[in-house]
Amino acid sequence: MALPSLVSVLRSRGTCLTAWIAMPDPLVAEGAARAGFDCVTLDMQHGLHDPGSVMRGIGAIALARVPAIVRIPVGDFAMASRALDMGASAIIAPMINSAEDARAFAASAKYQPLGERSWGPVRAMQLAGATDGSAFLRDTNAETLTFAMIETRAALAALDEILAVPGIDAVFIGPSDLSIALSDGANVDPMRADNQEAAANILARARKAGKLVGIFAITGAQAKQYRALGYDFIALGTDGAYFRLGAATMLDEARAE
Ligand code: 3PY
Ligand code: MG
Repeated sequence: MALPSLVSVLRSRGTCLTAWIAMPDPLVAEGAARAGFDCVTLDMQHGLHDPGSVMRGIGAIALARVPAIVRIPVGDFAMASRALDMGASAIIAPMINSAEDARAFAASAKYQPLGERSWGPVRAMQLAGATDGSAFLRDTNAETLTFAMIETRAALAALDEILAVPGIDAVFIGPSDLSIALSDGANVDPMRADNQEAAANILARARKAGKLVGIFAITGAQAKQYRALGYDFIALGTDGAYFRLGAATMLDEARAE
């Protein structure tokens, strides 16, 4: 049975809640995949993942039959191609600040005619149970999603041009960095009113351009708000928080008088 892609999960469920995994052991990624998330994201920007742990993590996530997504390091578009070759279903690229950044990202993630991705998806085809290269080539541009992160003033200024780049399927709002940018470095507060207004503006403009929209939520309550606002793809917390909150809940229970 073929692995579900993020596109197919979005089509069937409307919204996807993704786990966000910084710890590089594949057992952590697999544990998140089996815990009920719609998909699992491996973070190479701020998380501890490297290409080896991404390769092993994607295989472990596949055991639970959910899509794997990779956030690449800033500007490392070669890694976008590699992560897709390893079987990632979508790529999140941080700090996309111009149409030029967006074009470089799309070029690395999409085959011709949308981009310049080089052929070699051996592991991706193996995980997908695919044997016909031409069929895989035909379907892959539509089945693998590119999320351009919008999290700076420059990105806000260039948003419409970024949205117009062929091969960019979606934007993903980084509300922490955006809040730092909008306060000129004064604080980091994703839920600040001006930041939420900016996020709503990005959501509306991306919708108008016919693109999918994602955002990062630190708590379940924030994710619920974002679901109500109609975001397609919501990252919920991090593996560190799942561990900490689970342990705190169990310890509180155990120590209750
Ligand atoms: C941000 O909020 O800046 C992010 O990059 C979320 O991961
Ligand atoms: Mg960020």
